[in-house]
Amino acid sequence: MNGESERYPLSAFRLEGRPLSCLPYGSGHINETYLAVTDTGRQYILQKINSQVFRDVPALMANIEAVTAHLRKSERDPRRVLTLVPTLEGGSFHREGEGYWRVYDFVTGSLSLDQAESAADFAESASAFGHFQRLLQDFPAARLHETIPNFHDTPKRCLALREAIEKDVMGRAAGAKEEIDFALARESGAGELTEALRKGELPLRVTHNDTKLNNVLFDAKTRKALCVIDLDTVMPGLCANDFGDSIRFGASTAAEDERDLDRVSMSLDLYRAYSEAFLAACAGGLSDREVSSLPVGARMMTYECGVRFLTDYLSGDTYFRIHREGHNLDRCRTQFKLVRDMEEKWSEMRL
Ligand code: ADP
Ligand code: GN1
Ligand code: MG
Repeated sequence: MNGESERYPLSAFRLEGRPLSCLPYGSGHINETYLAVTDTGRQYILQKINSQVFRDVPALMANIEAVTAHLRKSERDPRRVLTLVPTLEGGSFHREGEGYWRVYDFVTGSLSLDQAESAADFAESASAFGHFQRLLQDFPAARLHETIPNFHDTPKRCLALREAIEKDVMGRAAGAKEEIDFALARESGAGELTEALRKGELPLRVTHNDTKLNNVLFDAKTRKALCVIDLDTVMPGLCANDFGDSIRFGASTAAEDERDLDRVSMSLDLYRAYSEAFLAACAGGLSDREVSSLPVGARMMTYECGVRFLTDYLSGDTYFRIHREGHNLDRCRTQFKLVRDMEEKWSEMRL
């Protein structure tokens, strides 16, 4: 195999054929992902799970086993649910020192999108996430481990930002004054959804919590959504956050790390296409209060993600993988530009 077989523990898994190649794949910010191909032509996704981010990998993998088994009860087509490839011992992951690895069947003939190329693509992803949400409505939430505690607790994310500003370990705070001011000016509203949950106005559901467009696989030929992937953060959460994170990423007119902010806005056309398809796929399963919380989720997830990028920039880029100097600050700026745009378009976003 391309001279590096020892780097990748593919031989620990029950693959069909002998690995011929194993190359970096996709554009996720957290795990290391590779596409492996064997001499029989079979394709696999090999991932090194980020164990700095996910502190209890056995618990995370138990979640994924349980969730995929649950989804498989309702889906006959194997391309519609992620399939883990077992290790030689029959486990769902392989540990090598501090490294944790897993393998999925590659969903054949699929692609993922880093930006919506049309409203139809985006609506397809909405149907996939809405359907996913619906299929998990009867999943026993108590069986799920919380893989990242307080993941979408926006007020806590603000506190982490404050701490990063105070420590300023990289000496970057002075150069990010505008972004820091933007974040802190909105901190008092950061608890809108967490408060509604605490008061019982919004229900806790089993949600995906990382509903970026590139976490849905499309059929490369038909452009129909096939499969929701990246199940590491499936945990009890708010429907508004799943809706919101999709809008944050997919309704933007530019990439998450676009440097030219004039190109960044929230497309109301994409927003409407997503909302309509998402609500249709949830098939009346949401309360009126939940439906009206969806736009808040869009604003909140975008704000929260900007806060997280900014915190990571100030802390020395230890969480999100970066590919250039200032990458996390660029990402933060697109998010805050989108928040501002949503604030301006607020009356048109209401559902
Ligand atoms: P991360 O947590 O780092 O975002 P993902 O699980 O989302 O990792 O995987 C990264 C990318 O790899 C996805 O966006 C997708 O393009 C591709 N991918 C992941 N799993 C599969 C799969 N089973 N079949 C095909 N492509 C996949
Ligand atoms: C990360 O893993 P990936 O790239 O799909 C992050 C999300 C952020 C997103 C921003 C576990 O998603 O929460 O919204 O980057 N995932 C985790 O692009 O932190
Ligand atoms: Mg991903």
